[in-house]
Amino acid sequence: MKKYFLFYLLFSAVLVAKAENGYELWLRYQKVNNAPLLQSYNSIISSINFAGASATTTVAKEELIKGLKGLLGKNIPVTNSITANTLVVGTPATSATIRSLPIQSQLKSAGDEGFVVMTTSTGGKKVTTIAANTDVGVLYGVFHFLRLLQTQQPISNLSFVSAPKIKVRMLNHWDNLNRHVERGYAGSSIWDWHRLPGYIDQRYIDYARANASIGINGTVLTNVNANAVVLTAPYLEKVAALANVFRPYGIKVYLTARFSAPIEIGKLKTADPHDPQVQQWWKDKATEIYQYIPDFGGFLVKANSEGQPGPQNYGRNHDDGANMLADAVKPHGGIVMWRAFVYSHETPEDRFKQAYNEFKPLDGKFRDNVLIQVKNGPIDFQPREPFSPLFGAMPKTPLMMEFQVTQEYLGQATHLVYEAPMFKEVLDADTYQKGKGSQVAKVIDGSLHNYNHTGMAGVANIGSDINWTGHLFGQANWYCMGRLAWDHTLSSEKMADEWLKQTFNNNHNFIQSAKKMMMGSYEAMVNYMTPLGLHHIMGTGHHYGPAPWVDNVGRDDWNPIYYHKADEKGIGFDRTATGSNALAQYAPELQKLYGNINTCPDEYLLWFHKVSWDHKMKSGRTLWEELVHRYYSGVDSVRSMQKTWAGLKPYVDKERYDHVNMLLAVQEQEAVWWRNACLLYFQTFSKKPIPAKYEQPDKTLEYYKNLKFPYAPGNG
Ligand code: GCV
Repeated sequence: MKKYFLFYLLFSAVLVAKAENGYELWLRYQKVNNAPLLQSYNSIISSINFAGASATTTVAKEELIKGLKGLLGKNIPVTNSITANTLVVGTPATSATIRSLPIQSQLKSAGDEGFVVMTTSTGGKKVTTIAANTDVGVLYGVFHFLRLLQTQQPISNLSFVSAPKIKVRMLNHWDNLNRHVERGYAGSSIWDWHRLPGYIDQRYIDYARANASIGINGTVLTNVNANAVVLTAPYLEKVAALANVFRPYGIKVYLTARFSAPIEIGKLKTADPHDPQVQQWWKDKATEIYQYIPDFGGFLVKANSEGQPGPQNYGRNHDDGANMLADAVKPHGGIVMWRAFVYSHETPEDRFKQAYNEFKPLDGKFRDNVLIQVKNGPIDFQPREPFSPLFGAMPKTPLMMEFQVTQEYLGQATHLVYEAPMFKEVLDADTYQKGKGSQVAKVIDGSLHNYNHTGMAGVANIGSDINWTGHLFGQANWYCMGRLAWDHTLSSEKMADEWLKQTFNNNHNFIQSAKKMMMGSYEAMVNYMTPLGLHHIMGTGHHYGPAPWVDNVGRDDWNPIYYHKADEKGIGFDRTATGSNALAQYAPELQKLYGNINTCPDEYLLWFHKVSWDHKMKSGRTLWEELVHRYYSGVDSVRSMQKTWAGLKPYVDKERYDHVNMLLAVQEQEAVWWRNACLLYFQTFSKKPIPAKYEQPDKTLEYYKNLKFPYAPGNG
């Protein structure tokens, strides 16, 4: 009996996938479960010849050894010699072999951070090389090579050169010093300020590994709603400890600069950027910071926005403030990222237009180490926004992209929403600034205007939850943001494919179905939240759930009714010449396309037009029918996602299966909530029925209006 029991235990252990909690992200390095491929890998990699001894080389080497051990299931010997099938790794500076290999022209195109992964030969021996011009390039090459194995690609005839298209590839953490994460839905901040600098959490190292694996090379540690205390000596010591951890991984640390810091921690009477004492204070502060962190990246600043202090408090402008800080960090090689997310309390102007109105006239007035960081859309990370018109308006000033990875308006960490299609939609949008083919991607990668600096930032969705991002699939958004900053031409499908294979497994059926589910998830969310160009109709403050009825918030443009403008006649914001004329901020080609109600894409319709309920849509339905149709199809899509995931149970360990399964059930309930609440509310204006063929709302509008969430997470 005992014998059978032991046998049973052994047998079940083989059948059941190892339970996982998601902590290892996409760096799991599981043994390749395809025997012929494993055999081929083993024959191609018989030893490692790894040149170099820097801190970066050391972590790259450790990662390669660890990765290969996991993937191939055995230790690969590290040797000084080169035999057939050696993996030769290094730079021309560290390795005579790399200098002698026929890869020199490829190395040239790899630039400072790129890498070459090639099958080649030396002294008649076939070898594979991971080569770069710098140690950090080697590190990126190592991660690329490991990804090939993790995703089970052939490696017998490699010829791959890669260089990042964007220079500053960074995460922005909206993390407060008390560890509350503004718009964070994955627990508290991973920065344990209290125990720093003495205690180095293993998470910091794993965070750096994960970022380096996708090419991220910068991190802003603190919230843009800034606290000057981080610029004081005790905190700079803590920041330096983090910078020391990140440095080998090619990651620079940046901080948010509170504009009033000279008053708050410097005891000055003013923070006026024209005041010589203030200017000197920032210069001294920069010098002090660089003493702690010699490779400090620079400052990110939110000024004169949502109550944050800024140069306008002193009658100055954004360029005065940005240039003062730029002058302070310039001697040390730092940059300033000045945010364009501004909208004024006093101006009754359409909020859509305000960033453009404030920044366009300043084009060309910034120092050469300033980038203007622009959110993808003109309002605020809504489920779907047209691209910010600023991207087509500042040829003389480097503009960098700010995406929001954390799902503030996208179901927070309970909804499975793969964001790559949304990011791509913006990057691929044509500004027409220099005629057709002037895509946003070409603006931010500098190729359209020859910017000297380029950047892309993602507001992080990372917290202290065991799986980092709250929802396991939130990891895919972190992943694709980094991959896109490296190469914005990657397709959403390709990144989903890579992420799924590394995070779960390479099973064909699993990958096909899971990828399809991910690819449809963005449109599904838009449909059940804000179809047809609706925007900013979420709950006040916490931004959780629908609340299109809200009309009592202090300022007009914080009220949903300001944005949807629903009444008996119709719904939508007229931004054509008969309305706010925000459309005039776009190129004539787009004005024409979006300005005509019949050619404006359905996706943006209510962004630009007030449309009557009976308007005939491209589908042949009336606007009201189309709205109903979209809301219902959004919910239907979530139900399909649930079915898909249920079918994937045999391919996923129980822990992660259950995690996603439960969250999909929550998502379904919340999608129904969005649909019912919005349609019941808009129905009070349209006075039209939800056709009987649809399941009818089972709660009243009053019920939805009365829901309160005083403790919803992430509130500012
Ligand atoms: C950090 C939105 C968010 C705020 C955020 C702000 C910003 O308004 O709700 O929490 O503040 O954007 O990007 O500065």
